[in-house]
Formats: sequence, C-alpha cells, structure tokens
Amino acid sequence: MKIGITCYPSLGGSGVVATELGKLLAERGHQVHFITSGMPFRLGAFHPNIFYHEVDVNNYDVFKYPPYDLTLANRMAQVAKNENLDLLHVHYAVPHALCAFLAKQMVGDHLKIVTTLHGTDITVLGYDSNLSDMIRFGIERSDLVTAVSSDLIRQTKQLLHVEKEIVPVYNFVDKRRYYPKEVSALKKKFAPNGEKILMHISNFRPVKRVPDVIRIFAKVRKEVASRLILIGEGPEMGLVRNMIAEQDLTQDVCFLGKQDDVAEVLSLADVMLLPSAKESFGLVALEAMACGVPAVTSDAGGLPEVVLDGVCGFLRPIGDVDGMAEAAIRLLKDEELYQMHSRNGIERSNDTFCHEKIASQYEALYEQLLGISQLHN
Ligand code: GMT
Repeated sequence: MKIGITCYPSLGGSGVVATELGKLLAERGHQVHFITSGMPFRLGAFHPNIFYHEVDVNNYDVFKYPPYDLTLANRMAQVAKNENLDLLHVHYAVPHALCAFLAKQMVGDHLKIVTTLHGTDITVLGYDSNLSDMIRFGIERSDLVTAVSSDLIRQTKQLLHVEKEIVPVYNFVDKRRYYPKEVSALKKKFAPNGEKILMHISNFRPVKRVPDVIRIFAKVRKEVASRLILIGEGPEMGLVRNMIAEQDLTQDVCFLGKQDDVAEVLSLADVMLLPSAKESFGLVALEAMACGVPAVTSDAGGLPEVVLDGVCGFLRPIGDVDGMAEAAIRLLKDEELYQMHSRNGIERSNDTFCHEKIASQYEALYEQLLGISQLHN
C-alpha cells in the first residue's frame, strides 16, 4: 500500500506513535510518505520505503496567522496525486482530519482518510466551542476513525455526540528497543549510594500534574532513600523548580531536559510516576512497563486499560498523592512484590501492546477500507 502519514513532528506521544507505526509499515514493505511540518523526531535512519515531504508554511506579511492548515491540505493533495497514495493516516484530529478532508476533495474519493484520536484533541479541544463542531465534522468525514483507548471512544461519543463507529487500537512499544537494559554503571552516577530512582517524563503541562510528582517524591524520600529524575520540559517547569527548591529537595532531583530517545534511560528507573489529570493512554507508562519498571499512576482516562492495578503497577484517584506515595513505597520496600510487578509489566507490554500485533491491526483495517483481501497473517 502507499500510505501518507501526518502528525505533529515534535516531542509528544502522538508523534511517536505515528512515526513508529510508519517505520513498522515500511519494514512490512509498504511505501510510507510522511507529510509533516518538520522531520518527525523519531524517524531515524534512512529506509528505502520511507519518504518525507515537508509542509513549508508561507509567513507572508499579510497573514496574521501562518496558514498551516491550508498549506498542509495542499501538500497532502500534491503528495497523494504525485505518489498515487491509497490513504492518508492522520494523527490528532485538529486540524489534521480537516486538512485530509480538504485534500480528499481536491484529489477524489479514491483517497481514503484514516484519523486516529490521541487524547487532548478530544478531551481538551473538544470542550472549545470554537472548535468542537469542526472536530465532529472531521471525525464524521473520515473513512475510518480509531482511538488509542476505549475510554477515549467513550469520551468522544459523550462529548461530541459522534455517531460514527470508532475502532479502538491501542498504542504499542517496539520490544526490540524497549526492554530492561543493563545500566548499573550509569545508575551509580544518579544514585551513588544505591538510592531508588523515581522517574517522571512529560511535557510539563498542567494536565500532567507535575507538582503531584514532587509531593509524592517528598513523601517517598522520607521512607526510602531515593532520587527523582525528571525528563521533558514545558510551561510548569518554573513552578516545579521552585517547589523543589522550597522543599529543599534540589540535591535529590535531576533534570535531564528533553530526550529524543527514552528507551536508553527508562531502565534507570525503579518506579515511573504519572499522576495526570487526563491521559487517554499514557504511552510513557507502557514504555516503562516494557523496560520492567512498574508505573504508579492516576486512574485518569485510558490509564486503567494500560496499567493493571496491583498487577504491573498501581492506580490511584487523581490527586491522591498519599495513595500514590504509599503505593510507590510498597513497591520499593518489598522486593518480591516489585519483581512480580516488573515481570507482569514486561509480559503485558510484550503481549497486549506488542508492536507487531498493533501494526497488523492497522494493516488489516487499511486493507478492509481499501477492499484488499487479506493475504498475510
Ligand atoms: O495531548 C497531549 O498530551 C499530547 C498527546 C500527544 O500528542 O502526545 O498525548 C496524547 O496522546 C498520546 C499518544 O496516543 C497518549 O499516550 C497520551 O495519553 C495523550 N495525552 C493525553 O491524553 C493528555
């Protein structure tokens, strides 16, 4: 198949999923064309089946706002015509589903549109009355719509009153890159006296509740000698740094900033913290589990579909700092319990969220949409 993929290319789970999926499809022999405003950050090495088409937005003085949407739609139509694309798979509804719809109007009905809903495109932007009708329209005019969790489907239907069928397709991890790694030498650098390491990775937006991470860590540290590694950057970074200083935690917290490839650092962690207020899936919890690191998270959105409470981590109500701290302490103090959770997480990520399984699921959906009889599997 000839597949166009559009996503936000900078750091973020939806861009990661779109890029990794494109790479897997290319490995399976499909021709994959990324149509994005910048090189997707996880695209990596050259592959003969992968092509990149940049969306170069005109910043002409007359425009108060650069016309990303129209330029993207135009580029999608150009690439679809020139490369004879079978379908466009767009990640994140706003504005990508609408751009794909416009491109289809320009190219013709044979071009199929697949839209994947990732989270805040619904759970935040869906509440904006300036956008909600447009989001519903984009979903309804897509030929196929998927969402990364059943909870996101439920929320989409409830909030936007969408009639269209939405197919759940979970996110995945590539187990060839995400597995427990031998990092004992590196661990000594971050935890020289054998302290346990708690980790948090996010874009430091309010929805991630990073201040809760600091509160949880402050409690854990009283019971278990530990350090906190923070990865990522974002609007709440200043607030978080202030909290750390005020609570006199500076010497035990390490900021690694934005990291392109977290597969290398995840194995440093003993516990992953993700206390988000909203999380349609929580890719970072899955990536941690794949590396044998149990996650202690809130029970927001799709997280209960990823982390099984008491099996490969713990789920606690949003804002339950005491509960999350207590769960982390239990894991860190009880080696047998810890090993069980770690093993279960690896098993669950390799099974339910295996990259091959999910790539096959997308492939089968594309084939069904294009009326191709399924020859593989
Ligand atoms: O909205 C965001 O937080 C960013 C978005 C993204 O583009 O990474 O994250 C969403 O999509 C990820 C990949 O499907 C999910 O793992 C995240 O849970 C989801 N974020 C939220 O729902 C807050």
